[in-house]
Amino acid sequence: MAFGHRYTGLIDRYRDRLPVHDDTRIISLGEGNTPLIRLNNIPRELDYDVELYVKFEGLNPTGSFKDRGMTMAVTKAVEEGSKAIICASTGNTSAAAAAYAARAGITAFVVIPDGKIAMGKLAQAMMHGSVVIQIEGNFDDGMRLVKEVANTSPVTLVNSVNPFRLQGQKTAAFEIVEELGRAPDFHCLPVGNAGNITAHWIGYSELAAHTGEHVTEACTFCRGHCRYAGGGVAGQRPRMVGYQASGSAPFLRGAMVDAPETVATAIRIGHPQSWDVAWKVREESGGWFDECADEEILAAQKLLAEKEGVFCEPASAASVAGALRDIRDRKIPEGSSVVCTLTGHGLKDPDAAIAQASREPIKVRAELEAVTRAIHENME
Ligand code: AN7
Repeated sequence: MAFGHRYTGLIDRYRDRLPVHDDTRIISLGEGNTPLIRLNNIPRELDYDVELYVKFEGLNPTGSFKDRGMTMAVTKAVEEGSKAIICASTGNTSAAAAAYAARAGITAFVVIPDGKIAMGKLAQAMMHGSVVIQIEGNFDDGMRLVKEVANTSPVTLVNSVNPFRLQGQKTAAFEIVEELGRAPDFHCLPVGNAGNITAHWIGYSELAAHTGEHVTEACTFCRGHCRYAGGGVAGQRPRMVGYQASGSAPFLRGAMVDAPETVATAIRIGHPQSWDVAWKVREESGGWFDECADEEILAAQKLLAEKEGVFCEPASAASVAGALRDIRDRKIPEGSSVVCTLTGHGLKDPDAAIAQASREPIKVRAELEAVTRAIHENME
């Protein structure tokens, strides 16, 4: 890379494929450009060959993929003259909304379920100076309320029903194809509202439509300007696979779930906002939905942390829990390339991590002999 090049976030990077004008004031914290990490140790223990990657979205500025959508949503809200944004959230959307509102100098109102939000996320919303409204209800109740409020008060709704959110989030698919040189065979994600799986499908589909001979002057998407003009990237798209927590799995039940429960509070969502379109993604991509028990999700979270050095939050681990099961069951065939999105950082939810840690800290006196003994007793 040339000296003096500063990464300034995904809107600048993908400006030619996002709905912004040349003179739009960009509200960015340098989001995107997250690492695609090839797993080594976990696949070695499987008895057949897969290329398994995790896209670590927990390394975004506020620790989750929500920053990709929020840079777009807040940029557009400011462009339209809005002075306040509002969202309902299981935690990560509120953390991102709070941070980007702070950056823009506007107010964020965040509506969260009382008690059922991970500590790190609450800390973020409070620290960034947003107005935190805790409701005696779950995310779905909050969603219903903020939609009504946004209709009657001068606040911009920045949940994923705001179309700019998915536009920002689609850029994760661009990054993956750029790095791999092609789309993966399978892309696995945790599913709550199903906004992210939909956004990825939009991204992959836009790229696939922009390969080889397809690009013409008539193309309304890039007008022939994008870096994919002329081809070079295979026009293929992955099968999209969405995993839900068993206690909040409306896509598995085929109907809304009224009292969702799961340890993965980020996806404790019973009434997904992108319901119809997510079914279309499954159908068009030839993918599927499946569910993971809380124990499976936590086991995958720990496996990633202990075997690969990657610490994601519980909800994120649903993608790996499900993918590993589908690999073992041969639903994902040998030789496939598989990308799992790790949507949020493990530090978001320290309580969940400590509750399932393999070993307690060893308490000893502050003396050489005691520390030496602790080391010798625990040498592997
Ligand atoms: C870590 O923050 O809905 O299927 O309000 O935080 O696009 O909803 C979070 C969702 C997966 C599900 N992983 O994504 C919110 C919120 C993590 C998340 C999801 C969320 P979607």
